[in-house]
Amino acid sequence: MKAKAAVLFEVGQRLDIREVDVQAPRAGEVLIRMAAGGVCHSDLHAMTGHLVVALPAILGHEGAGVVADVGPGVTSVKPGDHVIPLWRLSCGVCEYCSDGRPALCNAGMQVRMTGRLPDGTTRFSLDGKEIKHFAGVSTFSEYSVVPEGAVLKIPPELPLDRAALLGCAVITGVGAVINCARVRPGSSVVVFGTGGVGLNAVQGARIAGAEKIVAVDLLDRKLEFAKKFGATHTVNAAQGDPVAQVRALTGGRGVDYAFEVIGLPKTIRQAYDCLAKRGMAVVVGVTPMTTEVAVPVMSLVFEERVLTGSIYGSSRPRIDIPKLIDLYRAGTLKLDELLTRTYPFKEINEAYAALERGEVARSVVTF
Ligand code: CND
Ligand code: ZN
Repeated sequence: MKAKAAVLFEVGQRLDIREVDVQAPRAGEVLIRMAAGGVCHSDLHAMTGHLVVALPAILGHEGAGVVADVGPGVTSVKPGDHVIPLWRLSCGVCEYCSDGRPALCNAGMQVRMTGRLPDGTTRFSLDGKEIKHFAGVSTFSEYSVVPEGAVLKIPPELPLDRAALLGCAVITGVGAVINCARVRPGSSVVVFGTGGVGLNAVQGARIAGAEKIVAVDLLDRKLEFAKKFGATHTVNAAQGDPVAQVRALTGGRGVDYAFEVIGLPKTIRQAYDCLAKRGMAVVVGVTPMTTEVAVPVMSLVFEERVLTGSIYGSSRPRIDIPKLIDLYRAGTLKLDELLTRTYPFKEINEAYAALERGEVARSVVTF
């Protein structure tokens, strides 16, 4: 079948909407008719080359849609089901999957690095040449073939444009706070970068019962969003050293948890420098592959500080996404407020330009 899809042919280029060929799903695979695709900074990192991706590829890793067809042997979903594709495939049987760490699955990493499905082939092509699957899900396509292990059924009444956001921004941000850092009630938190993912770290901290939640960004517009998501204090890093300002807000002590949700060495170090003794800094932002960050070892030893990272919210999506849906239904998780703009698919490059200009909390393209 044919489908319109946003292809990245080379680093440095914008997305090119082309009519690609999509093969039928094979055994254990699911064909999804995409309804909405989320506009995440990680795709932009792929376009700029910060994130190394096998090309040409159909980008997009956040999305939601409806099952159009299933290959032989698929049992967990059927045509008509509403689903979220999970951008880190998990095999279910390896050491990491068995340990409740599906985001660290080697099979998922293999798909991510090669841009091919687990059998080593692709279901997309253009003029007979293979087009790669980004993160195994390629949500910027009208139709995408995804392994069953990366498809999660969701309730049909959930609006698909909001459901899409659960697949990356929400699970990554909330998960970093709840699964990775395990933020405790009454604690203090700083979040560097309050874009689509960072706002979810802010609301994750609110849901976890943090008492002080400081949002740091360069744009006042983003800080206003952050207040709606639960920030108790805001710091505009364009107006002076953010570390000094965060420390001042905690009476000089520093915070219990810091989240870096930008992907810059400078802000990773700033997040670390905001920590109190025994504090934990979690890097969520994606940097170029070879980036290194130095921290004073003395503070690791004498202050028992922790510096770590979180991929995919350190989550177990099949357990965590249904919980997030319950929190949305209860009015606790803000999804409607997160979706600040919707673009028709053909305007996808404009959606990325608006992300770069920092205009939106999160946007989606709809098909
Ligand atoms: P988005 O562009 O929406 O947000 C980034 C925010 O950072 C914006 O509000 C900027 O204004 C702000 N910012 C930029 N520079 C600074 C600075 N020096 N100081 C303070 N604030 C600044 O991006 P997003 O929320 O979609 O993604 C954020 C990062 O998270 C990005 O690197 C993305 O690739 C990464 C990510 C990681 C994971 C994961 O699993 N770890 C999953 N998805 C995305
Ligand atoms: Zn993402």
